[in-house]
Amino acid sequence: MTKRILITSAIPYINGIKHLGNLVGSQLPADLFARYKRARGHDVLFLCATDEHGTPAELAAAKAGKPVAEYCADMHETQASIAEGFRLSFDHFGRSSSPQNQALTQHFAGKLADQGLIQEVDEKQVYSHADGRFLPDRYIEGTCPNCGYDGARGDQCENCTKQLDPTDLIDPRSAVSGSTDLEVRDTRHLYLRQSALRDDLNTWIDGKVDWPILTTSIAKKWLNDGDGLQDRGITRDLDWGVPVKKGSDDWPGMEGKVFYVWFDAPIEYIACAQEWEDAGKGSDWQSWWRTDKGAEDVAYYQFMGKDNVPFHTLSFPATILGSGEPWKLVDYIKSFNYLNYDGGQFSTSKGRGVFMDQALELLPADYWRWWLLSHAPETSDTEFTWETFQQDTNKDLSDVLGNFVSRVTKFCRSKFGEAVPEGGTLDAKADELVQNLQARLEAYQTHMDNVDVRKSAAELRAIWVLGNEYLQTAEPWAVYKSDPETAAATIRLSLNLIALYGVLSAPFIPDASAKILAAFGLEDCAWPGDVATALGTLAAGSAFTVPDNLFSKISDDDRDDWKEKFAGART
Ligand code: B3M
Ligand code: ZN
Repeated sequence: MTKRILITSAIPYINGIKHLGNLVGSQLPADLFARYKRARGHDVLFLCATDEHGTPAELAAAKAGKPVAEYCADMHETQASIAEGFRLSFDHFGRSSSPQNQALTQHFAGKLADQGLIQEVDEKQVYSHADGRFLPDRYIEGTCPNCGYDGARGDQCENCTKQLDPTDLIDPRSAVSGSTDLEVRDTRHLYLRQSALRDDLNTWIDGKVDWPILTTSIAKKWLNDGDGLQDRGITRDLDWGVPVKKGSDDWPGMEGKVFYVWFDAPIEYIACAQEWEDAGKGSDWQSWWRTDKGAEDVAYYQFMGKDNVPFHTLSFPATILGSGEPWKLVDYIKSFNYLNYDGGQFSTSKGRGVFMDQALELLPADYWRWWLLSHAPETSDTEFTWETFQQDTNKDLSDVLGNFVSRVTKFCRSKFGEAVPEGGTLDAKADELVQNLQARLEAYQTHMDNVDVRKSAAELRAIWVLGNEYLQTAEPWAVYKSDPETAAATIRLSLNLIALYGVLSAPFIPDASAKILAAFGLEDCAWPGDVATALGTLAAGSAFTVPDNLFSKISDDDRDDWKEKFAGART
């Protein structure tokens, strides 16, 4: 039986449009994998959502001058339409503020309490006189006690990924007013006793020998670093969020408080499946998530940037393990380093770099998808520059793939008409091509199965290059003059190769692939079993149309304009 595959991407915060660095670190590679696994015949459930609670949402709504619920509803629509623009093929794009997630979050809290894993703690929180409120998480900024970075937030240091408490910060200031007139006051909160689960988590992570080193090294660091697995406060003095309840019961002493955004956000991965079913898009959502309801045959993959790894390797598994219920744990966590922008960092707060909506205004999704995925920051940080973006997309998409498609189809149209030509036999060069393609196809599949994004892109590029090399040596335009039959055989093979490219390239560049396949009437073309058979898909006589220019080149003028346009901060 073909395994079912559950895929989640880190759910983007609602507080703004994500930049290309965020995209390549979570949603885009998740989409690549989802498209590939669907093409290989797996039953895939690919979920993502907006992460709508907590201080980021409240702060952004205040800045936009809107009530927070309205702000979230609007931004959800915006993010959904941009995701569609990038062809992110979510089966459902949910909302962490959904009633399903509210109920499920309260359910988990209740179960954790039943298991003795919740502690009520009278603790000190920072109160701001100027703002008249407590300052949890991002409401407070200061210097990181771990690495000295001076822009650390009360929940986490962006620089060294350490999870923080507001009272840890050195020289703290209010993120709302900038005020340093702060006082530490008592307030009661719920703590998840993560430390009680340290051994379970260690054993679980030790079993994950196939995980990327980036993922396990971060997990191990925070697990065993002395204070690594501290008990975490899971409630906040905020208005916007999931109200604190024990299942459906009130929680005495917790009135007016909400759960911490990082407690309810990963639970949305689960609730999103329920939203998917409730939206009429599927059925039996629990069979994806409960091992007592069929999920033992599901392989679950998560995708995220490295800063999100501690929450997914420690906090969320602690919630699941601690609940004592048979919820599915993740099987594979793919994490990414950072993509830098032109000599510095992409930064949402500083408006630095290219944001998803802006990218789509410049070029169709395929250009971005191809470049970002083929430069995914897997083993180290990588850098976006306009020069390499221009150079690589022009070469790979126009000179290699686009050129092959256009040369072959146009030559065929002019010499044989718009149908696959018949006659002739293939020579040794064709056999060699088929052998090389078969080896490359197998390598491509292996890399894709292993979620090795850059290696997969390199293999696909090599598959495109093989076509050009074949054409270069077979020279149908020269051979045609003396031996039109042999030229016909070469073109027949090349047309079939284009169709094969349409199928193999679809996970990376879905729009161009769809155009290619439509030109041959092969919209539903299946993933190839073996190359030799696949190259016989289009029989002699099948009609095709010459696809429009698949990719146009990025000119030096465009490159320079864009470089200048994006040199400053987004306003
Ligand atoms: N919302 C990260 C972000 O948007 C965060 C991920 C949550 S995954 C459960 O940058
Ligand atoms: Zn730090």
